[in-house]
Amino acid sequence: MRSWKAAILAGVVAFAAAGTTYAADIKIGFIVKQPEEPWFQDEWKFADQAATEKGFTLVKIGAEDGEKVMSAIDNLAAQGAQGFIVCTPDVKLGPGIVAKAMANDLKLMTVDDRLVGADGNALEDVVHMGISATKIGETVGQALADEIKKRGWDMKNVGAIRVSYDQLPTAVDRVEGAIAALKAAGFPAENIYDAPQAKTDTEAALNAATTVLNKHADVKHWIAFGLNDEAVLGAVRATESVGISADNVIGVGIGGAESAINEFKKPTPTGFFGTVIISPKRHGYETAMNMYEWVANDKEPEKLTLTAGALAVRGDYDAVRKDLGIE
Ligand code: FCA
Repeated sequence: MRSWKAAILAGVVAFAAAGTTYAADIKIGFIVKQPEEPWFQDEWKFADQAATEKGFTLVKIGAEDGEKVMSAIDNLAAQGAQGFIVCTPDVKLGPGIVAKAMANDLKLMTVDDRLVGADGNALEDVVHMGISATKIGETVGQALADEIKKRGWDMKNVGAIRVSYDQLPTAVDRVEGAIAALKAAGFPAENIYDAPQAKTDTEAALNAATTVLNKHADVKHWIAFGLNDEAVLGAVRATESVGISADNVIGVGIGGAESAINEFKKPTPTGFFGTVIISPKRHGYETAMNMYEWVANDKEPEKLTLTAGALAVRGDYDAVRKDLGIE
């Protein structure tokens, strides 16, 4: 009887040991599409905090195109990683990324940009953390409308630059949210001009916005919105380059990382009026923690988490950042 019990006990112990993955053996990848962008730098910084706290290894990889994403996944598998988080340069790579993760037996989570299938619909089975894009866009649009009114501009005489990147669903949701709020506030739809950017960076936005400004040289007041701070900064730089003064420009971005903060720190206000600050801590620290729990303790994360944002302007960004737990 005793040996029978001992045998069971030994079995249980062996089973438990097999099921335990030690933190030091855990390796998690964090792949981002634009490593030079402050938002992604912040995501990595907070993911690093999770790694330090739990004692796992975080492998950060920048992958600006599809080929780099695919080789990054193979690379992680070769290094013995158990899972990875990715913000892909192209959401249409969705099925390919899922297949590669499965073939390499890697757990997969996406951040910021949600993968889509061949039909263009989101791959809902892939664990994802993104921003509440429409709602955050609405906050942008509302802030623009409020400031137009505060400056006493007649909306009929205001042009709007919609810096767009329509191949990315979250980008569409963000700008459409802004447009919905602007229209609800009485902004004329015919004054909204599309400025499609070739890439999601400041330079591409500057080029796209310059074309719009040159086409509508008679417009006095301008507002600008887009998918992130870089898009809006590009539009603001474009207004400066064609000689429109800062007090005739209201740009409201999304992000609140260094690109926006540097702008607020300039001694003289620019046309970059505000930004909706989102949380790189949630997108970096929390995704990395969730992946760790999944690998170490088999705790599968929620399929979909959408995070909120809060408007900040020159005078209050520090307080808003503290409120959001970023610093
Ligand atoms: C997208 C944008 C980034 C950031 C992120 C939350 O990936 O390209 O700038 O806004 O969503």
